[in-house]
Amino acid sequence: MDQINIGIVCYPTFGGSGVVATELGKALAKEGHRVHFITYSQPTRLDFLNENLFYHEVEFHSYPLFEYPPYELALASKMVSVVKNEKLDLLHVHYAIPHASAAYVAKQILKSEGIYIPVVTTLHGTDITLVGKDPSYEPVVTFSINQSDGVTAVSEDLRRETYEHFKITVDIDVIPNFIDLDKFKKQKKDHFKKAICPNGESLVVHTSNFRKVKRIGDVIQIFANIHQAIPSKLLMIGDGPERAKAEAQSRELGIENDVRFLGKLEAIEEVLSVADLFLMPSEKESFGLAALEAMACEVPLISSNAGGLPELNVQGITGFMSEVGDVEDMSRKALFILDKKNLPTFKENALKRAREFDIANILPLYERVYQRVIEKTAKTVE
Ligand code: GMT
Repeated sequence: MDQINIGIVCYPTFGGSGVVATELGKALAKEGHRVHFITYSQPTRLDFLNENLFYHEVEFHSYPLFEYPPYELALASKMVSVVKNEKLDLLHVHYAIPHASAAYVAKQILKSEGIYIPVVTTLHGTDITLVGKDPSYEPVVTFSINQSDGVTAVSEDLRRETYEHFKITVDIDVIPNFIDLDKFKKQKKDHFKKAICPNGESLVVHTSNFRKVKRIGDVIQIFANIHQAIPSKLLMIGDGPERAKAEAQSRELGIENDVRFLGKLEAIEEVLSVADLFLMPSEKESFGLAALEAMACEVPLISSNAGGLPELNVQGITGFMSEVGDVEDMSRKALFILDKKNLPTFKENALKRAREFDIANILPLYERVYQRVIEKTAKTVE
């Protein structure tokens, strides 16, 4: 498509939606599009220099009257100024709350000045399945999705849930999460594996933001069952509210010496490249980007069958899925994968499946949506 000037709004943190938004922006910039990130701090994965990448910080100030500074208004004002100053063709907002409603406000302000900017909203997961459904947000979420010029969801399941729980009157395109396979190409760090697993133990990994929805307690219990059967180690990457509980649980189960909490890591691919198994027993998971990253490093998956996970994890091929909370079944299946006879085939299959989600296959899907909404907006204005 022709090169465009696009504004990307996202959470700049380690969360999946921010990672997808940032990696998408980087890939678009490599294709020659000009990409302007509009966020409250530099996105974590914006670690790459390119003449087509720009960053605009949303500044919001406190005032004695405000118990809660109105971030959404500061964001909408920033969008207005970036669209005008940088002559943007399109705004793409990731995670509906509050980005889609802030974009709606910005769009209306710009319209009053004769500037028509199309807005694409990408739904990522908990903005629909958890937070968005909450009655305190639902009317605004429904309205701002319906006011978007293009809407995408990261899995068929998320699309289905959105139609089921909200009165949606627009079409939703499904565009799955993606991976930059060049970056995740296996670079075996054997010295690291030897340091963690000096006696050839199996290496199990979990990464997340350690929120309730990730069922961190199940991760620890599954590992405890594996550990009882075979020599093994668990690496817990990330941080969040459930971490302290998980550390206490490891101590109670007497496995604390074989469970390491590494906190937030940027070069996650280095750890994944030496792992044997990834655990994702989530309560809800619209896609499971962390699992795709593991698969791109040839790591098979034990997951729940929640949300969009069946669209990624192929039962018995790239790993196994069980009902949410069925830790016994997950433990049995984990031991089957870790069996030396089975592991090489699962590893090979995981990588093969991850290749289907390479950025090269997914980027054109976003470009198609951009082109469609830009053309539609131009026709409306004529
Ligand atoms: O809720 C999270 O785990 C973080 C969240 C986010 O938006 O930052 O992740 C969601 O978006 C990811 C990227 O699209 C998906 O891969 C995750 O599955 C999804 N998380 C959930 O649905 C729980």
